[in-house]
Amino acid sequence: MRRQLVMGNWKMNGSRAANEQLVSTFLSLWQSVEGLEVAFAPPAVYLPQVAALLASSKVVLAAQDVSAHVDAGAFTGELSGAMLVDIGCQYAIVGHSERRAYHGESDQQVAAKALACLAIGLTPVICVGESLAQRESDETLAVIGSQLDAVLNVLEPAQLKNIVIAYEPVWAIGTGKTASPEQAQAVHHFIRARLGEQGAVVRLLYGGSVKASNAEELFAQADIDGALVGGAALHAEEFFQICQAAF
Ligand code: G2H
Repeated sequence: MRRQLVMGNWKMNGSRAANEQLVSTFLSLWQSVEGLEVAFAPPAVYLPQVAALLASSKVVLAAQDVSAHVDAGAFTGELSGAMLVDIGCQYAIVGHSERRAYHGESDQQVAAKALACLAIGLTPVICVGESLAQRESDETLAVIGSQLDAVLNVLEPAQLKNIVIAYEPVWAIGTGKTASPEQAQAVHHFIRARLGEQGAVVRLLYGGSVKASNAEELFAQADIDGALVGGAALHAEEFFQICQAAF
């Protein structure tokens, strides 16, 4: 049985005051439930603050990125997985399409980051997704397949149970357009099959304009095990409603 996961990716948003308001409002609404894990991924500079705000709750902490370098050293601006674990993170998002697009991250770098997470006990949330042009030219499954294969080629089969995959069609990110439940399910089904025997235990999140109004129909799909939520995660009440739709 796969436990659902709803993760709020705050991206480059927040301030000490706004974070406190968001977390305290959410926690005043949220009662943790067995079948659902909730996570917040604030900007790295706010991870210690949010860790403290979450200390008495069961909501867990995630980083938005991680270095591919495992050992400490001369890597200016990088944050190692060990540092993220040290301040309380359980997850790190890797290969988000914004990192791929604006920071030139390749499939190989994404795979290296996933490996770095696993080396230190962080769970990587590995993002894959196709552009609009790729979808329109019927390349969706080929693109997702090669993004996935880059990761699967470097992991041991036994490590797959320790990863999460997020399918985020680039054309649906922050655009208000969401993949229909059927479109999302078709890609999730493809991903699960590609994972082979371990596919049954790997959690597959959907991301891309998830809102309170569409969460329930997405979560109703057989192969969707939760969501990576951006814009709607910045609003405590709406994020709460999305979490409620997940169980
Ligand atoms: C996709 C998602 C969160 P949004 O990037 O990762 O953002 O919900 O704003 O589309």
